[in-house]
Amino acid sequence: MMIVQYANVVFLAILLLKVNTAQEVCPEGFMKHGESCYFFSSHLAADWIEAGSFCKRFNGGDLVAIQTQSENEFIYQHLLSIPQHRDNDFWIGGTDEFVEGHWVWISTMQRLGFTDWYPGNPSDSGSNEDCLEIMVGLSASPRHYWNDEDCSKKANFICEVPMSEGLIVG
Ligand SMILES: [Ca+2]
Ligand SMILES: [Ca+2]
Ligand SMILES: [Ca+2]
Repeated sequence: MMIVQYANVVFLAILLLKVNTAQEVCPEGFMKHGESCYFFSSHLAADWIEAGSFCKRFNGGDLVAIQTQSENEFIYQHLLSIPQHRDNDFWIGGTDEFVEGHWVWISTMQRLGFTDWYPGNPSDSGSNEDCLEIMVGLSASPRHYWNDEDCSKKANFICEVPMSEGLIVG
């Protein structure tokens, strides 16, 4: 009986170790924040749909959904810390393609809660701005903000992948 219990404890310990190891790993080249891993493209410009397809190559991955001030701040700080990312535009996972003016995160289809729109946006300029981008610039004021943009524009992009599932497939 004692041996069986001991074996169970060892089995549980190994299981926990495996779970912990899996949760702590982000795919190579990704940044960790909270429970997610983030990829920032720097030389891989894509339209909004192509960018989402790239992110989906990672289990549970999609264009980033920025749900909190803390997540927003993490992303801006990272973008500002890398010279080639400054004065650049990055697709993120918001869209009002389904219903004009009704902004959702594509990964969850939930309405945007936290937002950081540039004054006067979303503007839906030319009745053709249904995808969400982050703009970062040292000279701009504010230095960073969200803007709705034409989904066919080629831009860099940011993926978010849950940490425990952050392994590449296919
Ligand atoms: Ca998120
Ligand atoms: Ca729109
Ligand atoms: Ca706009």
